[in-house]
Order: sequence, then structure tokens, then C-alpha cells
Amino acid sequence: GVDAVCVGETMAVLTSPEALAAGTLLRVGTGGAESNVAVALARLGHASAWVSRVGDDPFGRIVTDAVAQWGVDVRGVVVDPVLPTGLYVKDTAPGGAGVLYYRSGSAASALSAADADRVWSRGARTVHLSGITPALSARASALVERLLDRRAGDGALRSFDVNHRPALWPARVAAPVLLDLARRADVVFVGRDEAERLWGTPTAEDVRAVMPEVGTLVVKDAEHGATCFEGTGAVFEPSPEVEVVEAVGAGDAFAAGFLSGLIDGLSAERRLRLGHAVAGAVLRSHGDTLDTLPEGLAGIRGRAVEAPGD
Ligand code: KDG
Repeated sequence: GVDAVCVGETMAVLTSPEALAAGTLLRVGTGGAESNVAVALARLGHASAWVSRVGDDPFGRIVTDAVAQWGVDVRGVVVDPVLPTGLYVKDTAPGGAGVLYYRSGSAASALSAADADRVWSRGARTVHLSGITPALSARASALVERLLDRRAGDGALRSFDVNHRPALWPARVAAPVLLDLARRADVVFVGRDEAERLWGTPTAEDVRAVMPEVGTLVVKDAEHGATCFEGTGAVFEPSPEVEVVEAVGAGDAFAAGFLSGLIDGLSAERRLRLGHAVAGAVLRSHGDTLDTLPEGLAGIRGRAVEAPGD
């Protein structure tokens, strides 16, 4: 079996080097919150897999090849014969349009409860999901429900990153759904300001109070730090100083660093430090996905980083 199976939509990212205008040349890349986690876990030496659906088109092949190239098992990715691969445009230049999605009716929006078998057949010890998937379609939402159902999966750890995307659904609609799903997970990641926007919980302690049953709750407070709640305990670890180039994908990198430490049985403090270190590497780069491992990992992990298969 693999250490972690990450499930969710990955899109082709069209990055604009300047505020979009007629004639702007866009660069094709790969972006998907859950596959970002799978890639970072693979880079950190874990066996990871990504399960999704892509279109039978060049974008589907590009994103699948990219994720595979980073060392992730992509045998659980189905090619939909009809629906296209989702796209998003990232125009983060000053005065730019920000993030624009072209994903409604995408191949991944046809993910459904039937796809759960492909997750369990990978022998997942951890299943990582995010709050993006239930926003894609009713069918995709049913897959998340199915994967959180304790009656399957041989006790696999359920990891859930709240990942509220306001462009997909407003906070008012997302809030109760995301809270209900988070409460069913073993490990939950949420941003402090994200939680405040969704549930009106201004502090990390307030977030804990709305999901006391979650075994491991991580509340991330951007440049300030992150708090890990386990049982009645809480550990806070400040964020290291980073010169931010672009923040997209940093949350995914944080989740991967933390999960890596969890897989390796590290203390909450070390898991948080790993999360910060891996997030830092993505914050310092333009890409959504971890491409260069940060320095100092061995010190945090207490051992050298091994490549997959070593
Ligand atoms: O977390 C980064 C993601 O937001 C990005 O890669 C695109 O998956 C994506 C999404 O749905 O926003």
C-alpha cells in the first residue's frame, strides 16, 4: 500500500506574466490542491498516489505526466472520454485578474462515489481530501462523503484541508458543509482567517471549540504561525520569516510537510516545523507545486531525506 492517496481535481494552469490583455502569452503548468500534496509527499520520500479524472485532451496528459514525473502513482487517474480537463488562469501580476477558473463541467467534476474503489485499491494508509472537491458537483461531494465513511478503508487516516474557494461557492453555502466534513476527519487543516470567514471563529481556540472531536486539528495563521490541537493539548509553532514571491500552493505544501511528519511519527512541534519549511519553499517560488526541497529538513526530521524507492 501507499503512504497517502490524494483525491481531487488538477487543472492545467495558464499563467500570465503580466496583467492579461490581447496578445498576452500564457504558460501552461499544473495545479491542483490535492495533487500538490501528493507531489510534495513524494518529494519528501513517501509513496503517494493521486486519484482523479482528466479529459482526453492535451491538458489532461500534461497534468497527469507532470504529477507522475514528480514521483506520484497516477494509475488511479481515469481519462474521461467526453468531458474536458479543467483550466485555470493565474494572473497574479499587480493589477491582474487573480485566479480565474474554467472548470465547471470538467472531467474531475464527474468524480463520484464509484471512484472510491480506486482509492481503496491503492491500499491507502492516509487519504487526503479537500473542501474543493465537494464544491465541484453533487457527485464529487458524494465521493468525499464516501471516503470519510469509516466502514471502508481499513482504518486509513482521513486528512481534510478545508480549502474554501470563494470563487466556487460562497461562505454562507460552504460553511455548514465544510464544518460537517471536517468533523468526520482525523486530521484537519484550516486557515485562521478562512475559519473566521466561514464559521465566525476569530481565534485558533474558537476553531477548536467547533470541532473538539477532531483528533489532530491544525489552524494556520499565515505569517504568524500554526497551532496543532490534539486531545486537550495545543502546540504553537511560529512561522519562519520568508520573502513571499507567490502564495498559491503554500497551504498544500504545509499540509504535505505536516503529514510527512505524521507518517514518520514525529512530535507535533516537528510536524509543524516541517509544514512551515515545506510551505516556505513554495512561498519563495512562482509555481503551485514544490519543486525544490527546502534546506534544513534533516534537522527537523532527525534523519536524512530519502528518495522514493531507496
Ligand atoms: O492550493 C492551490 C490550489 O488552489 C491551486 O493549485 C488550484 O486546486 C486549485 C484550486 O482548486 O484552487
